[in-house]
Amino acid sequence: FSGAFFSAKAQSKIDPNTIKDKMQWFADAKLGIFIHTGIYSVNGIGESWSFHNKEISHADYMKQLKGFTLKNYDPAYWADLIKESGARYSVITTKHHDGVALYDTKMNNLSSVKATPAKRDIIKPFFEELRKRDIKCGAYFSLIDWTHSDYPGFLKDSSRYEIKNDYGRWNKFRNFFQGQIKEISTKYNPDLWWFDGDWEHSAEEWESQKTRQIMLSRNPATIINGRLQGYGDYDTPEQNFPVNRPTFNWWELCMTINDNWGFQPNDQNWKTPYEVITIFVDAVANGGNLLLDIGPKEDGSIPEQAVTVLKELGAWNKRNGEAIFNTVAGIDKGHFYGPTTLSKDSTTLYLFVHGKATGPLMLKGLDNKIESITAVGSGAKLSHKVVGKISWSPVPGLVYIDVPETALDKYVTVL
Ligand code: FHN
Repeated sequence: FSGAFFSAKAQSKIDPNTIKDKMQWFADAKLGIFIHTGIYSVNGIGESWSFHNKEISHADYMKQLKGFTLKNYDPAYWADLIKESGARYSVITTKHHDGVALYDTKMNNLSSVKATPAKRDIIKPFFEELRKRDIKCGAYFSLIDWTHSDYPGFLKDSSRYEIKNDYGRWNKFRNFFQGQIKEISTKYNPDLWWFDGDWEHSAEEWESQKTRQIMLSRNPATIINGRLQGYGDYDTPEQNFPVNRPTFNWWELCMTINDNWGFQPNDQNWKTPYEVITIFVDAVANGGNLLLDIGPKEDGSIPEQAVTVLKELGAWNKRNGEAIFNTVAGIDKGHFYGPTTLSKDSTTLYLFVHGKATGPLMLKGLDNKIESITAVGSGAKLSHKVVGKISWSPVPGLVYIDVPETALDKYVTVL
């Protein structure tokens, strides 16, 4: 993963020192599971970008409403699988750019309850099952609504307008989306809000500050991602990995498990469990979280490739969770090669060794303030007293741990 760390956008106006306490659960959680469910999973014609980019007509895209059945939707199974993965939170689409709500909105009739054969609210039962398993609940909400007739969007058809030419119409839309945020807050009380689509308008046009207050006035403890134009609590770079480690200690890499966010029959490039675990470790070693996306099918079933990844991730977390959850970023790559995490009291350094130890291992590139070293791999643990100054590792990307020869094959193996 390379590329710009944070997309060029309004820096948050929220002082991190004022939200440290309520962000702590998020900083400790490390792993979230993202769920994109919606009518885009019906015909495999792509997400709402397909009509936005005029690859198909909006009318043809919306025909998918009739194919969204959720006939095999099992929120308890979804929650069990998320629990098994080791995730501590889950974020689900309440409304994507197409404007179709996946909950029982009273603001219009465009929802899975009133406009699809599913005739059901996805969010309520899912949040209930997550909370039974002590998993935090996140609500993804698209500020963009490319279907709503009062949204000025990119669809330059006759019904569209420019905000500056019709503030009355924009106000109507703003009252609409803020009304949906109020009802989601009141009905489902999300622990976390995951906004998307803020890039189309300014903080002033979105009334980001007022929108933030709508949520905080109903639940001061809720946290908000950085896509509420200037009024979010943490940043969530997409698919990209930090080029430089952030100086603050809560951020999140949101990432697809294949080429798409929502299910498509032709989904390609499924990430293997090893690839996901490696990316997950690197995110955590840099003080961040991984929000791994899965896209259920229109009937509510989960593709078997996603099930396999979540189960393998969970098995790995069972063996190595001590080095992941409730830790803080390890030694910065600039000082030390290889991903590491630190226990909160900084007395234990966890090393993640990728690949087979190829010879005597020596810990290099570390000053002697760390009292003990724990090499984590295949579930084994090794505490190694660090004594004296150690020179730098000569080989970028390799971790060297000075352990008795006999310990090599037992303690330090493939991640
Ligand atoms: O178009 C969406 C996409 O479906 C997905 O929700 C991602 C998540 O970060 N956000 C937009 C693309 O940037």
